[in-house]
Amino acid sequence: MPEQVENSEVKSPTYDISKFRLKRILQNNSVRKSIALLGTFPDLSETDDAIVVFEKTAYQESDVSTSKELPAKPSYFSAELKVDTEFINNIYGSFQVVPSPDLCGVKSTVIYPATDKHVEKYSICQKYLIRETPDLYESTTLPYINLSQFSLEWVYNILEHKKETERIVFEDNDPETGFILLPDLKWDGRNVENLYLLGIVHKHNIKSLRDLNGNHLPLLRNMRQSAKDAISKRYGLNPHQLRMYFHYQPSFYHLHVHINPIRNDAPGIWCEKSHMLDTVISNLELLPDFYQRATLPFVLYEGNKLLDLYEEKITVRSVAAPISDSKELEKVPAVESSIEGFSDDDPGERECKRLKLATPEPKEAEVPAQACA
Ligand code: G7M
Repeated sequence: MPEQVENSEVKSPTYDISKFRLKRILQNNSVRKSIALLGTFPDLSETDDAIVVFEKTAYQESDVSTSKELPAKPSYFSAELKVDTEFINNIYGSFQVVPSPDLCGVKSTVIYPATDKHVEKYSICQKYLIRETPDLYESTTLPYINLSQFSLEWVYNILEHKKETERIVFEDNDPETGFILLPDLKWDGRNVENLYLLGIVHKHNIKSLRDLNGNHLPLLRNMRQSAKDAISKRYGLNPHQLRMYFHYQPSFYHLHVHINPIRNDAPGIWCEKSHMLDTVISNLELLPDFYQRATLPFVLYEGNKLLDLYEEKITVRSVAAPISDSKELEKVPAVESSIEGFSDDDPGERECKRLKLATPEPKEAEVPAQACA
């Protein structure tokens, strides 16, 4: 196990990112400009796995300021800019430029020690859409999440003010309708353009959307209003420009809402994963037990044991070959290309993985595989 340090709050492992040793690349996402790596910190342990994710940070408008009046913030347009000219052809120029080191920050996330489930989540894989009826939830999903879910310790650390306390943007500590609003792990906190906050409810035992009913309306309405007020006060953002939503399935089964600006394509906003808070409130106003009665779609990815459990009940991975291509229907492996990227999240765009298809033509095909989570 990793070395632990004592601080005023809770023990956390210490590691030096520069001493990371790479075992393999789990995912390289050229659109998000992020890379997820599996390896170790040999100084701490040869056997405990670590995941390191690097993501190039988005531009801030001040990065390109040319104003002399602005307070001294680093800008691309300064004497520090190193310029290497590739070519200038007529009216077109192409250059490689290296700005001041202050503008070259890379957001890094480390998970250490990482479990197999984390490795699964950050790896590239095939995805399948499941239509989860209330019966399938009770018989298959619920027993699985009760047995094998990610630890919620980081959530309780936040709710109990043991970690990330200084990052809290707003708190309402009512045990029934209260919540904590703070930056998501994925947000670098620099750039309001790609602001990403989480609202984590104080009330325990609401695992996900599935558990919500009409009694939770005061909680949901309070989160919607108070979070919008707090965000416009702190960040000056128009409440009508915010997207508030739940993931289904979430990675962490303690209710939390994701909040980001609608003009920013945050990871994990895709329709197969996200449920707008406004829609959830409206559904519960119409039908207080909506989420106990609804069939809810969600995505499962190759390598997740829940997929194997579903495969025992319903056909997920197999698909019938087109009738025109075969005399009789035969079962061939399914090919699916859903769009999603990192965790919880993510437009994992077009990373390719070769899979063999049992279809007659073509015998082999390149299938776009997507990042998990
Ligand atoms: O998919 P799900 O709805 O469960 O998303 C959970 C969210 O929690 C993701 O957007 C993560 O980036 C975020 N998150 C995960 N961890 C472990 C932390 C953490 O330790 N602190 C904060 N602030 N956010 C986290």
